Amino acid sequence: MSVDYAAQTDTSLEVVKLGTHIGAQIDGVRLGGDLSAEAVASIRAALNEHKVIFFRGQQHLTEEGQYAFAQLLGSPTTPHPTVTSHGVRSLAIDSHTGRANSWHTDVTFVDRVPKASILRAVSLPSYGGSTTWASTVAAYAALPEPLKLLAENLRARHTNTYDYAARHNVDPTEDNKAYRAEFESAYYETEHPVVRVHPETGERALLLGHFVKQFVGLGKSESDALFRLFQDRVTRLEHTTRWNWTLGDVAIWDNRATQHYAIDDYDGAEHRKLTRITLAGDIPVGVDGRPSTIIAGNAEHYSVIDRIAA
Ligand SMILES: O=C(O)CCC(=O)C(=O)O
Ligand SMILES: [Fe+2]
Repeated sequence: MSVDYAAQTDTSLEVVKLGTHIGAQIDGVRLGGDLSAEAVASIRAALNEHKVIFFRGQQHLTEEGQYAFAQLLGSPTTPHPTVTSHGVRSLAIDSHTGRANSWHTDVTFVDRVPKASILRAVSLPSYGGSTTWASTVAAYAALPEPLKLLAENLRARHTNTYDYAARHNVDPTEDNKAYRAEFESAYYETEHPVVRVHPETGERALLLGHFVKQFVGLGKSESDALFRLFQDRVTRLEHTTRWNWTLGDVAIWDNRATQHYAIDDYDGAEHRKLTRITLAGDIPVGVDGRPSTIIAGNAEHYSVIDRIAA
């Protein structure tokens, strides 16, 4: 969709910053498909600046409303490259099938990494179940010069068959196994630069997370050690913000500038469900101008390539 950069912002929206590097709560707006161009421009600007933004009190939103709102911010993808959502247009983030308690950027195993995700709380446990986001821009910016140079010269292979068991200490349920099988039903692998240049802000961001299999040209053990080093930079608490959900909340994150982690600290018997819509993004480009390349899999059915910023 085309973008009206000239649109004035809506001054009735109140943006309350939550931390130096990441996070803002936005008040004074009722999300939906009928937002003014000014309100949409304000939301875009806030997302670029704060990386993840939160809206309380959006109980009126249905899945249709969430989708209509998403269309104002970009081109919604299909729910997922491999997980079929049985006719609905959003991806169910459902505690019955899995818990995303591992740091990641969404869908980095394809070339056209989505630019943003919009998540709406539908059912929540009585305690726990918050989500944490980290700024991969702040992580890059805080690197000492030699590590910046190292990261800028690295590329990494991302796949949808990452080592899930190594990062989880509990035995999977039958539902977990079925979800996992669907998740891996087609193989995807993409090579991305470890530092990508954000197409809108020009900021440099680390592009890593749990879909990374290995750095190109390195052996497995050295690759793992370097991955740990850079991931630890991303997840430094100073680079993060944490959101305690209430029903009707909506979070939107810039998937080109963040990683996130859903905290699994609620009882197994409790149901937690959110619905997610991702927006099409472009092909990441490294500091040297080299784009990401497909190693395996075709993601055309999942998403268009959104070459137009925002
Ligand atoms: O469960 C959550 O809070 C987030 C899950 C997740 O990784 C996602 O929605 O992309
Ligand atoms: Fe995610």
